[in-house]
Amino acid sequence: MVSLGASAWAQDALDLPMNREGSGTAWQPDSTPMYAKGFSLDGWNLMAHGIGFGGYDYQGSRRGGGQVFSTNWAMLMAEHDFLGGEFGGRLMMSTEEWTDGGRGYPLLLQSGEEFHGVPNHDRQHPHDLFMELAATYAHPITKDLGFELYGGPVGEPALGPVAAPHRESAAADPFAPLGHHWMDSTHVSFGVVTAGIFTRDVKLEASWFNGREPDENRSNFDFRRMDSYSTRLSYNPTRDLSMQVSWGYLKSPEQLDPNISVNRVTTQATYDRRLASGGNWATTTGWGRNIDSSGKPTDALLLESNLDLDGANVLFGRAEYVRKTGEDLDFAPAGAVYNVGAISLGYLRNFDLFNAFVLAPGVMVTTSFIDGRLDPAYHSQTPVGVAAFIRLRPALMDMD
Ligand SMILES: [Cu+2]
Repeated sequence: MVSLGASAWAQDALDLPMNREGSGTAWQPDSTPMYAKGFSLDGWNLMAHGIGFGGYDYQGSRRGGGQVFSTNWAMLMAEHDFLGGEFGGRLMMSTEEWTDGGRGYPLLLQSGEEFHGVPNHDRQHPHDLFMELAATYAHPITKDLGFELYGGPVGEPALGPVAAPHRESAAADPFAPLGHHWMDSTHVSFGVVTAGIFTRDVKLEASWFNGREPDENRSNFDFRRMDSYSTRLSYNPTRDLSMQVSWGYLKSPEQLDPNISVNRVTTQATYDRRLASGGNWATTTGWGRNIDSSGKPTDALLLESNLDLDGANVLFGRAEYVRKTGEDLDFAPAGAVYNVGAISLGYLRNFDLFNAFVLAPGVMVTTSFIDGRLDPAYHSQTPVGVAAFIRLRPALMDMD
């Protein structure tokens, strides 16, 4: 078994750098650092990566709460040359159902999915045990054009930015964005097929998938008709910049509201820059809009940044503004739309562990901004929450 640097992972089709691969088939900037361990074995390139957070989460206000949490995912990728192209397989798993509980961890103003027949609110639901079980195949058509197929029983359709758990700009923040269900919540979909064509800097994709959100049993496969679709245009004009615009039709995403379907539009730009100090600066800005079939459009705006000053000291933050409905927040009248937001700021310190892992204690303080009309439920318009945690992930893959 031979240990590999990142350059050995260049995609055969058009020689695109491995670092460009975000989650699912989403692109990120080529300069994005990769925290992983690579091996080669019998013509297969294998790579293991993941992130695990563990700590204590305290969310202020009457609807907040505190608990010990662990958000995490681990992933194994395997790639092999096949018929002049490149075949890949992926398995990604998470223990959040057990480490955060069935309703997930406290996250003020969060919404999406359900537990025991009630919409989940002010908590982030856990990810499923199987977050991805999928295969990819990429093949050049000409010198400057390639095609890509992706699909599997669990995967991410071509909709939205690189999913939050995989974004370098969110890598120090253990929690999901409040706009997750406006931008990237489809990253765990049970049944996905995607086809795309790409040049060295543009990719156009279409997906056909099951748009129903996973149910509260997180360890099974929630198959259903594949009756949702999406399309995404991605553009990487330079090594440091990646952008996308995407649209999706989600048929009956919510089990509790099966007659409602959603059109989702998202756009995002991610800027990544390696710093001479050995650090890296990754920033993502995004917008998502859900237009449900009852005609109510709601929007989410996101700005997040991860400034690794020198490979050891990391400053990070996220600012969000989201318009959520009474249904989302379980607050009457259900049809009303409320302004909510949050600003999180944090610091994290990396420590090398046997040259193979990076162990990083961190702390994050979040101020939420709550529409005054929601005061009867929250008893505060600017509650403050704190999370103290440790993050573990593989060491930076050396770039040769
Ligand atoms: Cu998620």
